[in-house]
Amino acid sequence: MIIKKTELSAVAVSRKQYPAPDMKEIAIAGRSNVGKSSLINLLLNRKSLARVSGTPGKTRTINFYDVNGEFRIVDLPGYGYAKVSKTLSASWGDMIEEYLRDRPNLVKAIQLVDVRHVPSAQDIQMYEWMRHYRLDGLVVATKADKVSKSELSRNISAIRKTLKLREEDVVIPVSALKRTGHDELLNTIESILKEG
Ligand SMILES: Nc1nc2c(ncn2[C@@H]2O[C@H](COP(=O)(O)OP(=O)(O)OP(=O)(O)O)[C@@H](O)[C@H]2O)c(=O)[nH]1
Ligand SMILES: [Mg+2]
Repeated sequence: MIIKKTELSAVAVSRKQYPAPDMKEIAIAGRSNVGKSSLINLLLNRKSLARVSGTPGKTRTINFYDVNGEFRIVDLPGYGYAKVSKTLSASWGDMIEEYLRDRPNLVKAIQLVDVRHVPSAQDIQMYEWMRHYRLDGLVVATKADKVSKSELSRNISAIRKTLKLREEDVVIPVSALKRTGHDELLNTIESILKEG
């Protein structure tokens, strides 16, 4: 797939702000600071289409990126940022679940987890939602440049176990810094769009 044209087409906190469901969508979920925005920039070959920051909790809205006028990548708000109040984090949960539940053109959700850590309780909860809505099956282990090869395979086994992945589920290690995993992820997305 060649990425020709990308644009931020909508920013939403509730369903009335979603764009028309006229293109397939693939959502990106994960805790705050896991690397969702960086992954989107890597995938879409744009330096700063999605805002990346050292301040966790940057993306507080659902951001819809149109790609080639053919499909959308959807950046979900990051969860699990400690400094956010309980009420606000509950509303984030509602925001994410409303989107997962009510979006007919959503064909897949990609769960991001930091390759250095065992998935958190919230990662497990997020992945359970994906499973419930039959959007699961693809996990990206981010920041792959931060671990050695042996740690990488050990940690991916731990991620598989914690999220209770099936054999056929896919975990792709990615580094937005070194561009590792870029082609594999893009090819996987391409086949999801063909099937879905
Ligand atoms: N070393 C390394 N750092 C990364 C990688 N991906 C992201 N980062 C860094 O991790 C931090 C968070 O990245 P973001 O892409 O903003 O994370 P996010 O998930 O969008 O965060 P929120 O918008 O807060 O939910 C930034 O400082 C990035 O530069 C990676 O593959 N390798
Ligand atoms: Mg972000």
